[in-house]
Amino acid sequence: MTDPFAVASLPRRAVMGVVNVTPDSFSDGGRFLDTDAAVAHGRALAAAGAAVLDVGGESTRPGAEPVGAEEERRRVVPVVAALAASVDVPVSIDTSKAEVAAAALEAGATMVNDVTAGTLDGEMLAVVADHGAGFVAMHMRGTPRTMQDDARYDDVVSEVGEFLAARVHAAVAGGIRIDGVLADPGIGFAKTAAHNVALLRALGVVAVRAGAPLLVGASRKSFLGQIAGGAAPPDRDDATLATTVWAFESGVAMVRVHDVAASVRAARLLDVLERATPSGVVAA
Ligand code: PMM
Repeated sequence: MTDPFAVASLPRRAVMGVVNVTPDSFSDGGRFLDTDAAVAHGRALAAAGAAVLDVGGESTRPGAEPVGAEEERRRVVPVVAALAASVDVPVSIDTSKAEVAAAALEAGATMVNDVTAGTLDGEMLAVVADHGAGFVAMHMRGTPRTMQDDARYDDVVSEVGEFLAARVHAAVAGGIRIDGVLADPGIGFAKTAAHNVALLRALGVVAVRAGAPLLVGASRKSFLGQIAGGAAPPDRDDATLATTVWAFESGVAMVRVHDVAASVRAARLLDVLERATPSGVVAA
């Protein structure tokens, strides 16, 4: 068993850095497909203050084609192993396949980020439990190839909250440590821009319904371009930073971003403002 993972051991406002080892992710596909480039990127994100590194080998952008388990494992395991051996923050594996999760956990990951919340692969929850690993249960519908056809809700906040509550319950019933579970509303997954906005404005409600601390991943997503401008994904980092501050002020435990340094600086400022006395003095 790898080291157990507990949310409480993270900073109160934690930043998860994205390490995509894929040719086709929407904002950085192809940049870090090479193992050495991905490892160097992960180390740079840790140096910039990431509290967790999230390594993924399959793009989940809308319309993306699925990747086989063997290819996904080939992409991520060397990166997870090298990062786990050289950074002092937890490494998370972004996968929906139990087989890939198991290989990454054996290689030193201590957390599994599953965009299907353990619904795609019936073995997933047991693999996470057996390793004492942390677990991110994210809401989506269908598969990345088809999900935007399923973006229909009567009440997106209630429906996402109920789904997350059921998945958090399933994770804990399956033996995953309750203090290692995060819930994620799945911004951009089977959601229109209006659904994303509705969820962001109600993050406190979603957290209460889910019964677990929240992780939010809005980084560079297309609704930000629609609302705030920024045609190319890297041009959406300023709008992403606004979502980081909004999420932390709404009580979210962790944000998942590409531009780690900016979100870490924002988190530090929020920590100082929160701790300052009326005369502006901040206790060490
Ligand atoms: N978004 C992406 C991939 N994995 N995982 C979680 N938990 N939450 C997200 O919002 C999320 C995710 C897609 O973004 P990317 O292609 O830039 O990694």
